[in-house]
Amino acid sequence: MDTAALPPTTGRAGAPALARPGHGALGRTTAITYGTYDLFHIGHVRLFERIKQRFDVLVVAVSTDEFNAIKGKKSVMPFVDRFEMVRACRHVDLAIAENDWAQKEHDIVAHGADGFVMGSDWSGRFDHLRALCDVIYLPRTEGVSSTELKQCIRATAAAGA
Ligand code: C2G
Repeated sequence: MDTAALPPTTGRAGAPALARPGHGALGRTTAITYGTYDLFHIGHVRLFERIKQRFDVLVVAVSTDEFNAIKGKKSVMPFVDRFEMVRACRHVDLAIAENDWAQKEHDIVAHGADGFVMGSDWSGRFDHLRALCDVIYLPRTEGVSSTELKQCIRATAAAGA
């Protein structure tokens, strides 16, 4: 699978916009977000929680192992486990697979998303999607990441705990 080009950086981080009222069926608004969700942690849960404070429905696209290789990421947990854990989260209404960088436009249209939401480490990287829906970057939850968790586990194991 050839590596899809990373979406161009398109400048200023978008200011959080309010969800547009009632664009979906029965006036329900939908948001979509994307990620690896390795070692599913509180930072992921807080993001989903805050998205659902703004939108009625949350669709989460989970990166496949193959796409992670394209992103240059190697997750501890296989896709099937990461997918099932995200789907089990009460804030998540639908989980789908993320296979490549280029699927976002299709997913936004296919799911009638009113908002595309990511954590602030992605600020500005997806502003081009503003043509299709609101693009919102929410502050990351500080002090936790899959990488830090891996380091902590390694250190604990090395200490023989
Ligand atoms: N996140 C967060 N707070 C943290 C860690 C992560 O809010 N402490 C957010 C990230 O900003 C991202 C989401 O959780 O919006 C998922 O993060 P990762 O699993 O690291 O996903 P990533 O590798 O950023 O993949 O096409 C987009 C990519 O698939 C995003």
